[in-house]
Amino acid sequence: NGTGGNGEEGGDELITVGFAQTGSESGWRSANTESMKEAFSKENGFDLKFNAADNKQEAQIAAVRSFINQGVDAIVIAPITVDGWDDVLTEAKDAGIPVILEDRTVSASEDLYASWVGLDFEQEGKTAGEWAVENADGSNLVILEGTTGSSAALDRATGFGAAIEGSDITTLDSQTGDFTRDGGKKVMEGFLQKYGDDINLLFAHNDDMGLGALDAIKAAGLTPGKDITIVTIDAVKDGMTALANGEFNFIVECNPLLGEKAADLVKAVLAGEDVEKKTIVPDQSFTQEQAAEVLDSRPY
Ligand code: GZL
Repeated sequence: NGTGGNGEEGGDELITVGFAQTGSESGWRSANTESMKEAFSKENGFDLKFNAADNKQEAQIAAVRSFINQGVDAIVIAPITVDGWDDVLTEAKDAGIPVILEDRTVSASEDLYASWVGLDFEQEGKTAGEWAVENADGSNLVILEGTTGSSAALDRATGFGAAIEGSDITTLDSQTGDFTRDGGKKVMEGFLQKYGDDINLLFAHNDDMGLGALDAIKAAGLTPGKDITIVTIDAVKDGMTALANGEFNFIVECNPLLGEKAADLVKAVLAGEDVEKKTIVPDQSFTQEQAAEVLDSRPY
């Protein structure tokens, strides 16, 4: 398949990799795409075929099928949702093309992919929930969920829910904003129409939905960061700016710079080396003061 895998002939063959990205739904996604394209460069020995699936599962599966038909040496996927992968991953396995997952993961059995490099989404949700209990107990909470069925949204909800269990935080509502600014704005408008200023705590599964919600909160005459305490996940530049200027109150980082690890995994797998099935990249978290300190030095 492809140009002979890890370039054993002549040593200067490029490794052909098909990368099926979720889409371009958020600032996090742009940073992740940039990291992947940088790592899978010709200088690093790769011929990268890139597809962004516009956040649609069926388009992403079609992209993977097309990579199989092109006979690429390896496939990398940032799977939009956990389910629906068994068939196409089996086709890749039958074609002898190894699959590496980056960022989100899948519910399919582990023998259908070589390795996953990603984040501990449940811990991200737990860290956010623990901060909320510590600093906003007794609040009326609304939640902007990430893409329905994505491992990021599922696991963040699990972690956050466990952390606020037994606290005096009341969850008024929880709905998906699909990880986009527009989704966050629209759903927050709905929440404000329904609950008005009863809402005093917002947990958004990513910065972008939180940033969209800011518009709705201000349009309702409320002050974000004061009338409504806001906790988000990602720590991309625009989110950290909102945190530093007091519109957000706490952000849990989700590191998008996974390109180098994914490229190392592809090379190791094609060289027949044993690799870890799971590699978790560490995250950190930021208060308003910490964001102000690090804002200018953040790489994304
Ligand atoms: C998390 C990633 C999520 C980000 C969102 O690793 O899958 O998808 O939190 C992005 O910003 O849309």
